[in-house]
Amino acid sequence: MRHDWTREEIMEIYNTPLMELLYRAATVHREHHDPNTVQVSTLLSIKTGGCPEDCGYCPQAARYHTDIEGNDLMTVQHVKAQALRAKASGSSRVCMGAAWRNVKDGPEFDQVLEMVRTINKLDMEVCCTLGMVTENQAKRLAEAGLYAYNHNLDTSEDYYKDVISTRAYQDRLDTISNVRKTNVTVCSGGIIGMGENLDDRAGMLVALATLDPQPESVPINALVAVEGTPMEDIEPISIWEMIRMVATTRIVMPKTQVRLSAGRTEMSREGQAMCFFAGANSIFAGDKLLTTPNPDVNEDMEMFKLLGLTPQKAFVKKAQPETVEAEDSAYQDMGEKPKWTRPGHTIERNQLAKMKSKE
Ligand code: SAM
Ligand code: DTB
Ligand code: SF4
Repeated sequence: MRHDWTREEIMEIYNTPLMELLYRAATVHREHHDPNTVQVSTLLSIKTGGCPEDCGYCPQAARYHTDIEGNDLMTVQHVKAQALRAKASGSSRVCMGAAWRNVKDGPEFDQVLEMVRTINKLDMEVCCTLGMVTENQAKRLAEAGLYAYNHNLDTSEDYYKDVISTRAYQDRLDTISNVRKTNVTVCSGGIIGMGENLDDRAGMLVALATLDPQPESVPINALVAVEGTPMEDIEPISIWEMIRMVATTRIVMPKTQVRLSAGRTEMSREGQAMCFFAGANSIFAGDKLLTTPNPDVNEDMEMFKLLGLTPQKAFVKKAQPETVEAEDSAYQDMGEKPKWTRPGHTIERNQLAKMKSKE
């Protein structure tokens, strides 16, 4: 396993003639995975909208005028019902997303821990994406039975400064490192089509591939340009860019689950099939991502049938974590007030979108 990939090498792979690139990626894929199995994950937005961050792509940032319906934290019962429904439709993993900058100790985090315990007991892989976490918080999530933590680097360190001003790249890396201190697996990837150049895509892949160990899963999202966000007018990327990005990710991170994430509603079945051939082996299923549309699960299952793909069972790559009940926890609420960075530089398009919302 190589951990010393350079931008130049990655850009060269990305630009390889397509047939050569596909052949190489598919070969690496077969050496490490069953090419006919795809993991099916279900996203659940447990706390929607009202986020204090200024992520330029995100419809859930409170400062932009988007048309989403915000919600308070879901109840554990609601989450359990949704997880059971997802399991019945072939999903082996539930990823719970919260529109938070970072986790804060207190009753809401305790409620999320109870959600983790509940889903783990359903024999499904539980994943959370809750923003930045401290080491103690990561340990409490691990004890509850969390299988994976999603925290995307999203783009290169350089381009990150043009996308978000309310936190720094290093906060993301520190959170990943906090998760790594536990036995929770790391899920980290990014978005393409935000106006970044190839150098930035390669920069993100270098940042991910040089982590040791590499993330167990890497979601590749195509930007969903949502009205009211600073990126509302960005033209969609072509399917060829997605295929090249997936193939390159597969080559530099041979063992990871590469997830074909946001943007599938704009992709044909043929396009998605090429992504699976290029090494994508995971999708989000269900007609909604967090706030934006996703293909219907029945349509996805039809596509699976057509392509001869089968959904991956839970805990194929790693044993199921044990759940420790709240009263037996070795790690208590520390009431931490972590000092995550707030760079606060000006990003013009973010400012413009914020002003528009005032109008
Ligand atoms: N608030 C937490 C955080 O930012 O880490 C967790 C939820 S956040 C919505 C999770 C990820 O969703 C982001 O890192 C980003 O990669 C992805 N995402 C958000 N909006 C998106 C969009 N419009 N298009 C594609 N991906 C998006
Ligand atoms: C990831 O990389 N993509 C998912 C999940 N991790 C949390 C989120 C996609 C969100 C797309 C925009 C929305 O639906 O709000
Ligand atoms: Fe908030 Fe996460 Fe959206 Fe950024 S990506 S605005 S942190 S929900």
